Amino acid sequence: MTTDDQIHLARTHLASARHVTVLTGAGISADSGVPTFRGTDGLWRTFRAEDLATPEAFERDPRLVWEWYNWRRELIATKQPNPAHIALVELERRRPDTFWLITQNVDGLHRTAGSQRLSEIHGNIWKVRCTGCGIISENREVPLPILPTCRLCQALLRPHIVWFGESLLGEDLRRCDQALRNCDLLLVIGTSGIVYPAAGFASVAKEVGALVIEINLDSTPQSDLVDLSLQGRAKDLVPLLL
Ligand code: BV8
Ligand code: ZN
Repeated sequence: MTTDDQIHLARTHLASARHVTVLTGAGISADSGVPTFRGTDGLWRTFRAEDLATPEAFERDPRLVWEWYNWRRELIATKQPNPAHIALVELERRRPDTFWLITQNVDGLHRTAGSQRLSEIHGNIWKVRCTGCGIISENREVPLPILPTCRLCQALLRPHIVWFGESLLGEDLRRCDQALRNCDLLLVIGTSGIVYPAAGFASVAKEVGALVIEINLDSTPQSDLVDLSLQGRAKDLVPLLL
C-alpha cells in the first residue's frame, strides 16, 4: 500500500471514529527544532537520563540538574508549535467531546498551540514545584536563577516534571485510562515507545478493540502491534489526516 493509500485509509478511519485519543512524544516537537531524547540529535546523547532526570540526581546535585533544565528552557523558549501541533488543535475543535490528547512532552508546545483537552503526563518544563510546601507555579524566567527557592517557604524548587522512577500523577493516570478505554481510534505520534507507562498505552487501546495508527519517522517496538504505520515527519503527515 502506498503512503497515499495509507493516508486515505487513515483519514477514513479518523472521520468515522467515535472517540479519538492521541499520544504524542518528542517526535512531534522535533519539527519545531526541539531535540528528541533518543534520536541522532537526541538530548540523552550529551546527557544520560539516569544522571539527570531522576530524584536521586536532584538529591545529589540539584545545581547540575537545574543547569540542564535551564539549558532546555532556554532552547524551548525560542521554539514554536509546528503544523502537527496545530492540526491536533483543529482535530480537537472538530470533536470537542470525543477527543483527548496525551503527551509525554514537557515542552508545553501543545498548550501554546491551543490544545485544551490535554494531559501532560510527564509534567511541564515551565512549571516548578516546591520541595517544601509542594506548591506548583508557572515560571518562565530564562534563565531561572540557580538554585531557585520558594517565595513562601524558602525551600528548594524543582522542575514540575515526572522523573524516572517517579510515578505519574494519579489524576493523569486516571484520565489516560479513561481516554484509552473509551477510544475507538488511538493515534500514536512521534514516540519511540520505550518509556513506561506511556509505552503500554497502545496495547491498552488494542485491548478494548480500538484501531491504532502510528506516525513515526522509523518503525518502533509498537509497529507490529499497530493497525497502520505511517512513516514520515509528523508536520507533513498529521495535517493530511484532517
Ligand atoms: C514509573 C521527563 C513507576 C524528564 C520523562 C526498566 C528499567 C528501568 C526503569 C524502568 C524499566 N521499565 C519501566 C521502567 C520505569 C521507567 C521506564 O519506562 N524506563 C524506560 C527507560 C525503560 N518509567 C518510569 O520511571 C516512569 N515512572 O514507571 O513509575 C512507579 C510507580 C509507582 C511508584 C513509583 C514509581 C516515569 C517515566 C517518565 C520519565 N520522564 N521525561 C524530562 O523530559 O526531562 S521520559 C522522556 O522520554 C520524555 O518525557 C519523553 O517524552 C519520553 C519518551 O521519549 P519519546 O517521547 O518517545 O522520545 P524519543 O526521543 O525516545 O523518540 C522520538 C521518536 O520520534 C522516535 O521514535 C523518532 O523516530 C520519532 N521522530 C523523530 N522525529 C520525528 C519523529 N516522528 C515523526 N516526525 C518527526 N519529525
Ligand atoms: Zn514552598
